[in-house]
Amino acid sequence: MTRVFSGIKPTGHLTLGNYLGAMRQWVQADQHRSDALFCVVDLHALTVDHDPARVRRLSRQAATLLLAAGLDPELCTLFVQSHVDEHARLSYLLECVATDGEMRRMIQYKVKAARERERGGSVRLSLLTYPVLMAADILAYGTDEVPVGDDQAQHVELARDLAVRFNQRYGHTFVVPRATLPAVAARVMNLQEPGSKMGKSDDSGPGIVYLLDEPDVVRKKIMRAVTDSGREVVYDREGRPGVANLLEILAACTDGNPAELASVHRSYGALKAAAAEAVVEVLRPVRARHQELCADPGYVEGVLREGANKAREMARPVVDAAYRAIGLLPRV
Ligand code: AQP
Repeated sequence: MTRVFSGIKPTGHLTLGNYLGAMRQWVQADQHRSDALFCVVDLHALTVDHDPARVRRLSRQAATLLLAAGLDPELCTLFVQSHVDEHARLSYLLECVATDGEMRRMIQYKVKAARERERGGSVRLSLLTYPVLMAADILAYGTDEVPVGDDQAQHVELARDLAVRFNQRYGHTFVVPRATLPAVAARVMNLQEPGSKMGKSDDSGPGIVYLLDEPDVVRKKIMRAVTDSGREVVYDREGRPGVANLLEILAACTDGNPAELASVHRSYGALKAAAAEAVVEVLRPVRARHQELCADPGYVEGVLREGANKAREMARPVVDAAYRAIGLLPRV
């Protein structure tokens, strides 16, 4: 059976981008058709300036939202990255096959390092090495497929490269994974800055739809989305990024096609109203289920405990094999 692994970082409140770009595929497809693991990758949240209490709170919230969105612990394994030591153990070995040049070429590193410097902070070494830890997350489970949004495709490519290089140098140890991207909304853009990705740790609140936003807040944000001075609704990602973003959001929420939807909604106002209602409807059950789950924190904790136990059992033999292959003495 195909092994699927993917994760989500507790660096902010989860967004519509996270949902349409990744979570929806996990819930609707991956957990049904594969042996799937999903992870709150909390170690990755420590790569930028962070508040410990907030990371803890957001980790719990992310796990709760994943369940609220429809991940079913009977069908998949849900756990928290720091509860399974194998990720950090493997990451060090992969640092011994990765190069600093490779790390410095990562787009997300360049963007986030620049942002940290702009804010007057220093750049943590872990921000540079974060894609190696992500490669360890993936490779520790013999993963075949990694369902991600477009912004993570480069990191999955690195995981592939490291797997191939390790296997060539030290003998076959890792399955070589590949990224799988959604057909539409692989990169949901910020509603106020359609040239930038909708990111959960961005400062631009009005341009970001959060999964827990009230329906009226969602409507307001989408109705105020930046479009352009034209009037005609056309699907053109390059020329009309704001309109294209709304068409993709609407298409993803209604299982439609952005180009076809462009001929249905004749004005920007009509398109925005349709997109707003579609998003409200998609998020309604998620918010309701989230509220129910918040009333039962013991259930969520139990799922995460069970998930970590299962994940540990799966990762340990792979990581032990890597330790032997690279030349370390087996534990006695
Ligand atoms: N805007 C987006 N459109 C489509 N997919 C997206 N994803 C994130 N933003 C969008 C996908 O969501 C999954 C989890 O993302 P992550 O937690 O690994 O964080 P990220 O990719 O670094 O993006 P974020 O959410 O914007 O976080 P910050 O602001 O901390 O960088 C991934 O599959 C991602 O592709």
